[in-house]
Amino acid sequence: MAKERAQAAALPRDPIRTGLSAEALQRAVLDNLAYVQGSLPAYATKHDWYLALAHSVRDRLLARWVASVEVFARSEVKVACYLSAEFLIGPQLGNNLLALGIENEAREAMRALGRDLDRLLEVEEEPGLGNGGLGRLAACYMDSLAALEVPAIGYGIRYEFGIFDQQIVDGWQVERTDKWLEHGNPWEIVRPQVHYYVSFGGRTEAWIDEAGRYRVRWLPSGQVKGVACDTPVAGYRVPTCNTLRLWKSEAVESFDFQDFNVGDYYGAVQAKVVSETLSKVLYPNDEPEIGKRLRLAQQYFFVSCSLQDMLHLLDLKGEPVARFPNLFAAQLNDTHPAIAVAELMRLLVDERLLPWDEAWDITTRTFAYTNHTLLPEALETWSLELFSNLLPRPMQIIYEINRRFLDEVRARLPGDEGRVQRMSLIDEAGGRRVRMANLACVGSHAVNGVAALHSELLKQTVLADFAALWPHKFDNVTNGVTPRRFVALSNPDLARLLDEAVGPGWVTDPARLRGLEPLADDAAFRERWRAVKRANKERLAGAIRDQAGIVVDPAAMFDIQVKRIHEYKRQHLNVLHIVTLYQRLRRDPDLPVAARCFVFGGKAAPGYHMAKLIIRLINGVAEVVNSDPVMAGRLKVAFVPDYNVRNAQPVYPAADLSEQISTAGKEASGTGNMKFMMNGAVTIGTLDGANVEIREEAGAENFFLFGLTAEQVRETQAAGYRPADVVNANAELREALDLIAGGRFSRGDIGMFRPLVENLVHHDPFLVLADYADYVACQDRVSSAWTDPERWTRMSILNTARSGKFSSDRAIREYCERIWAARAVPVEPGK
Ligand code: NBG
Repeated sequence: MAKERAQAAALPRDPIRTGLSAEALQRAVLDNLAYVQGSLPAYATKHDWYLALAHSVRDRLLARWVASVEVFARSEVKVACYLSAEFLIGPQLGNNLLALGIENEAREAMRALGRDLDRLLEVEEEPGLGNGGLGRLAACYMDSLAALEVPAIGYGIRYEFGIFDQQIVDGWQVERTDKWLEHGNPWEIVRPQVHYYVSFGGRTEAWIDEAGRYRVRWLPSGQVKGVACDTPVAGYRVPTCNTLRLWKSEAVESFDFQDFNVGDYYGAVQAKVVSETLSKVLYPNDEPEIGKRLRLAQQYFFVSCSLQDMLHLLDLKGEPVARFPNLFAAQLNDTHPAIAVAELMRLLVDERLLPWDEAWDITTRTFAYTNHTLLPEALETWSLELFSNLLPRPMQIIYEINRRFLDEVRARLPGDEGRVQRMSLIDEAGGRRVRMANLACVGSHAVNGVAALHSELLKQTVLADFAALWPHKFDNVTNGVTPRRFVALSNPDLARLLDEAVGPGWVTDPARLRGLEPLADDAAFRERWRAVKRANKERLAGAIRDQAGIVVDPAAMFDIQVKRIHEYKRQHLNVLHIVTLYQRLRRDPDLPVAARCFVFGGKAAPGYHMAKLIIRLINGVAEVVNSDPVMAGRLKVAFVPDYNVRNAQPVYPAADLSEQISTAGKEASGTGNMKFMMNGAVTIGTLDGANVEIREEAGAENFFLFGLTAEQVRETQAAGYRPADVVNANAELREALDLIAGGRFSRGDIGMFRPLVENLVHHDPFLVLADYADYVACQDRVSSAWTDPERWTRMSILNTARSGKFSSDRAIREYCERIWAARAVPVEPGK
């Protein structure tokens, strides 16, 4: 039996499909060009060559992939299932070459075919299946799970249109649909045979079955089919290859047929269109949620498919349902998949006929929940009416979970109806709503925040009642990012220097970067470090020239803020500093100001007007500063359009200064901050999110700290903060605001930025003005540090040296040990 299985696992080992030499790759590319692309070298387009190479790389992953699935299918392993509405995986070709360790071979093979690998890498469309940090975190975690050889499946949605492409027109953001699938996707294997049905609408009916059991059946008004689209996730230099399984929605035949029979052809096609709409487009909001029916339908759709798939895999193993939590750990990436708690209960109670208590025990042992935000407006709730119309059976189950849960609360903490109301899964105030974070807490055995400060604040604020009831459930897992993509792939020159300095092991064991510490005092090493940074800055300068049409000087300090545009992230605080420097230089052109190039990047949610206005302001300031002869050689401002994973990769390696300036208490963790640190940028930041831990690791002397603490923010607001008083007391600030309001950066249009300035002066919900003076003073310290290159380089080296904690491998180990009870299961391909 074992032998049969082993044979099943081994794919035919044709060197054309599996060989890792340059020669084998070259033959594979020609083979795929002919037999997959149907093309010949003489006629092949750049895109054909890209696809031929991508297929050749995918072939090499497939043997590992099949072997991994086999190992997981036959051994007693626990699979970590990461449920996430977003996976921002980025371009795949470069990363897969890196994982397989065949970058040089591929380059050589393509050169022999007269092609430049770098040009082909540029052809690849990026799957923009996420908004920002949350989706990218999911991708980094998939990378680490594979690198650590932990069996894992990422479950999500295969959006036909990912996050919009951003163009800048007259300084404004304009959104264009992201047609990432237009030329096909070589990394995906669609598996039509792996599909599940998901019900929507209709009503429920109670009945008593033959065995005398109380049962409920759901009579839906419609069903949608979810089809699995799999992408391999290769582990770095290990045979493990995990699966990212994204669901695509399709119409269910039987539903159309009824319409066909009555001759309603258009009605039948309409049903198809509606079904396919489900996985059509990613909602482009990152923090605040909007109560859109289609969004709830998307969430239920992917969660239901995923849980049905997990139960199916359990059946394939011949395991009883009681063992589900022993074989699967399911992580809820924010509340987007929180409906999984109700759906697993439905599947276990209605379909597997388990008694409620048994089903509940299985459910709570399976799920764990990660919270990613403290912003109260971002905590997801759904109107009860919408919820019960769309999902009548899950709604009933939520009522039953709630009834039992509130009984427990009343029993354990009697006489506190206020608490009962706050903890209820249903918000009864005003329009009644379902609270997804409460559902996630009740249905999970573990709840975590994403940085130490955030996890503490969670316990004190939004989840305080739950933390009081179940202190043992609460934990912190500080986020991490993958050093594969964000150092080894993005910063090859630095990677080579690190290999030489501390040995190549740093990629998977970044604690070894500590070995750089003594080298920070070595002048020759510092010189080499600067040379790497300089080359990276030249590359970014080239990209800025190509993409934004702005020429920047690589000798200037690269001061960079890239992330979603949001008021709490305070890009406008950064702008106020630029305007302040501009004013100082206008007044005194001989003022010694460190030459700086300010770089911004990030998308604004299409409906978030203030964020879009901030983009317009950045571009307005850029226009004025960049064309003023007094600023030449001193200040430059560039907004790089369409910030995404691909465009991010050259940014981190080129940064001198990393802007992490959110209002303390608002940024749950941040992950860009970690990518900058690994690449040797020094941070200017508030004590917010993971900045706190970055500063702890780097050492206070290698971090520029400013601003109110989370507690001071709370106190300032409680004391009746009046931003106008701050403005009146600070001439430089008043001047900067007057200049913006007066039309200097809007070609004389005094109306354009009025909403922004008035909001700051009269409300300033994110304390931009309260932190302004301290920020500017801190930036002055940054400038003076920059004038001493030896000191700056030392800080830069020490930041990289001490960035090991922020590898996603560390974070995944913590999830495995403390939350999932999952472990590594090495795979031997072909065995
Ligand atoms: C974001 C936080 C970031 C954090 C990422 C990943 C949401 C809801 N939250 O601070 O704003 O780094 O999640 O945890 O997108």
